[in-house]
Amino acid sequence: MIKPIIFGLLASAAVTMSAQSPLVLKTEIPANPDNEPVPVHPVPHERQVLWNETEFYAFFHYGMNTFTNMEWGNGDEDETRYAPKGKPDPRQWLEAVKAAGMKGGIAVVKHHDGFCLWPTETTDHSIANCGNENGKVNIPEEFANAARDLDMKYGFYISPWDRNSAYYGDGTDRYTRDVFLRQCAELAQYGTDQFEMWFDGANGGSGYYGGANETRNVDQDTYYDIPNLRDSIHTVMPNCVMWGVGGEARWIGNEAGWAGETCWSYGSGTSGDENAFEWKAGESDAKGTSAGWFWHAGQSIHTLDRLWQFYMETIGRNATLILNIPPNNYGLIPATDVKRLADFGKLLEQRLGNDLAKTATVTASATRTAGQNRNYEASNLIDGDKDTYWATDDGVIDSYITFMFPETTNVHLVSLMEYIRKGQRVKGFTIETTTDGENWTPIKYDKTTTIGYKRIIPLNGSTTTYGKGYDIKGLRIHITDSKACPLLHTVSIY
Ligand code: FUL
Repeated sequence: MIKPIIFGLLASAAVTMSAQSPLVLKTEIPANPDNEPVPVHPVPHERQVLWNETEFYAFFHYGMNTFTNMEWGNGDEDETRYAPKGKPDPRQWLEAVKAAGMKGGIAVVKHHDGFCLWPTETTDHSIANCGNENGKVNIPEEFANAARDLDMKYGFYISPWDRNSAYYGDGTDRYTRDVFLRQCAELAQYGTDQFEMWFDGANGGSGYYGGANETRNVDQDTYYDIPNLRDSIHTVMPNCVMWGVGGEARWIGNEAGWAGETCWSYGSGTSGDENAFEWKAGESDAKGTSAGWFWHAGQSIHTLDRLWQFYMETIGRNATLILNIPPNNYGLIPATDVKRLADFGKLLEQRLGNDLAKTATVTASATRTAGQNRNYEASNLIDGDKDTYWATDDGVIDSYITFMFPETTNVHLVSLMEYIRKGQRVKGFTIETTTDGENWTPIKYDKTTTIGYKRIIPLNGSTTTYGKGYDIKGLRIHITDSKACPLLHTVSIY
């Protein structure tokens, strides 16, 4: 079991070590028997690659607000108001979103009101003092166990801003040290295999603060002791990405479920910045229902068309999608939402479940010279192995990848994935199709700039209308601009 104190101790060890090791510049050129391309920086850490692969996961906003009909509780809510009408069942939440094709979920276990959904030692404002027996369910513990059981990824949202705590923003480090960092450590006791910790940016303002009822503001950059938190989290949870405060993945810049058509995995906002130097891929947080982040009576889940649009405008544009599906006052995902989620899963399966590229013959106009144990053939694009990739020789950018079908085939979408371990490179490409095998016509959509981890191009240019598709004999991708030789590991056609 991890003792909460570990977070503080680990941080001081890290400081001592770095003071003893002077910076040494490497001058040797490493051997390269496989003729692998050099990386284009910035490159992601391995945990960021694994995080990206989660692609589509749920947000579960549930807690005191579910029972007070609030979005931002003040922090003075009596603990007994948390009284679920049924036994909250995190496994039911995860099963519902798994049916929609999601690979994981983040449970809000403390929102800005400070009420903790586990029996914490840091405050009395928790389920330990809730209003009924149902409320005693330890949400993070059950959530983590269910995720492991269902083979899904999981993580927690722990609001750094705490409108209940008397210590928050009181001019000392007591809140950060004795409340916030300890809460993060307590949560690590439910599993060190968390894939993401969600640290919200909402930060300071009016609140209860132990009865002071005043406005308190903090400096987000220094108040939460992020270097300590980051080191400590990575020591006990090496694959956990710190979202938001913590800076390993970025907010996509809106809560409306869309990313820029050009989208770099570094920089900020909807499009990122081609010249930024720190890997920070985009995550898009969107409400899956018509009301707020928390459940409110009378709300409804979005239509399948709207959910498809979210998917195409986020996952299809090099961002991940964290879609909020709020449990109700019984601690369950309502039946209508469960049904809609299952239908969405079927729709995704129908539209993205059968990769037609695997039926095609694929060739490239240029292929990188093979090394001893690695080749860069175009066939790597359809071998189902994300660790093999197609590449060109250094300096060769203008290139074509061509897919020819054995017979005329109806297609709607093309999905492209760069081998991001060596950096995001492609800056421009076009897609052309042929109906006779000789004459090529560009598709209608021309905002084909970046690719990144994944880009899905609708051949009709529309993220809202799926359409009838196109009957074609072949399809080719023309890479027109790239930071260095392009590397793609998978191209799929649907
Ligand atoms: C925001 C919060 O203030 C909202 O209540 C919600 O949790 C959302 C996901 O992040 O910043």
